Amino acid sequence: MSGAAQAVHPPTYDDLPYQRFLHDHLIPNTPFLLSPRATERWGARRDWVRPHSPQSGLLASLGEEEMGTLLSGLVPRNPSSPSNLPSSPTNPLSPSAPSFAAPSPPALSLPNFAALADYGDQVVPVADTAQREFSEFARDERRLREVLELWESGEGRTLYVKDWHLVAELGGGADARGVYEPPSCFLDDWLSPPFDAPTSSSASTADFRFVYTGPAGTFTPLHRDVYGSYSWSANIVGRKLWWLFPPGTEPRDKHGELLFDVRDAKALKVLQEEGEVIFVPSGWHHQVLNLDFCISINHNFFSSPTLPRVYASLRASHDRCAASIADVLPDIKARLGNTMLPDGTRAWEAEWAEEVDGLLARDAGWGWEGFWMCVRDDLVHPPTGSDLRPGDDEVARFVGTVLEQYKASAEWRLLPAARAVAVEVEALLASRA
Ligand SMILES: O=C(O)CCC(=O)C(=O)O
Ligand SMILES: [Fe+2]
Repeated sequence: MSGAAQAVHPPTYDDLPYQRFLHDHLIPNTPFLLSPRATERWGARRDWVRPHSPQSGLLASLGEEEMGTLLSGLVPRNPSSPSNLPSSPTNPLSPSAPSFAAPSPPALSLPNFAALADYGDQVVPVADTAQREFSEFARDERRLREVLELWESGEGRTLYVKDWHLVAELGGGADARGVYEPPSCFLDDWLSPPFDAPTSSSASTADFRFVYTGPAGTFTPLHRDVYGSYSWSANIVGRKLWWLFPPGTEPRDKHGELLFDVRDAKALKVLQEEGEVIFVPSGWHHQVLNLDFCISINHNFFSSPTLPRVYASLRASHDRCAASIADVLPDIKARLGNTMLPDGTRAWEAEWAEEVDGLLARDAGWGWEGFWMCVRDDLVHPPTGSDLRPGDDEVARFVGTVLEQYKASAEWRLLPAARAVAVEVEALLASRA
């Protein structure tokens, strides 16, 4: 990792007004934490937690020695002001810098399996963190009850319930809101459509609101989040250790492949305490280790300031899709020759663009039409009130940037259905100017 500024501990806020969130973190794309005050009123923090008792067996934290090794090189937090901006530009990776000294307190609590058993019938994805499969772990799906029973009998210590769509399973209504409500600065979410969206026709209909739970030692390997999205993640029970890498600094092997496990690499390491919420910026690679038995809630999301990054991520996926089917291009050209379409485009170009866009939609979950539908729907029905999103001028600037890029691309010309939606977006911007 390079640069002293990146090695300063992210600030922790008791309270983060939206404008400060927008200008100090969302737009600069930098991490921060919210203190446990952000989650203290959540039903999950009340119901899923058992008070601390002597730990044993499966529910123990990692051992003291292992913890000591893991926590070495942890960047110190600024202890004098909880709602601070980093005041010291020290680089903890340089030999003269102070190393982390204060040992972390023991886990504050244990999971309340009886409360989770209310959801025992739900089928959840389960990763086995002892079985690597390419860049992920082997996964299957089981009823949550089955996994809880294993844990209660001291088994299943490598099993990690990941990407459990609890809120979607609960239908997103009052029951879901009783479990938790996202901190207000994260409500301008263009990724997961609201459950009560009036006319959501967005192609991004997948849900990106998750619960993660697993014993100490289970972990998520190095990755960055889908579509160039941000994530926020709240610890309901237990503590997590995060390895964070600003874009371009993630460790790779000599073939350029991402490392799977970076716990020995130099990184911005952050110990996230119980109750805290961490914000992971767009495009930052991260690895996450559960130091205790953990339950966490996390959402991927993006909003207008992220659109240029989301656009770039979709463009990169598009180019990968095109490269993967490049062998069919000569056949299309040979079959359609010099045929022209009534609108003056070459038939082979139009067919090729449709092929690639179709593959993109299947592969990435949305193509260009879906992208523009998402933008249009969120302009027409903003997910939040005007105090919790950028001003209309700022939104228009972010959208305008990607619109200009798209209009300069071949797809603008070659994909009429996507163009029709992008034109609607252009008209919306013009009507507001
Ligand atoms: O908590 C974990 O294991 C992974 C969380 C994560 O990758 C995220 O919140 O983006
Ligand atoms: Fe992630």
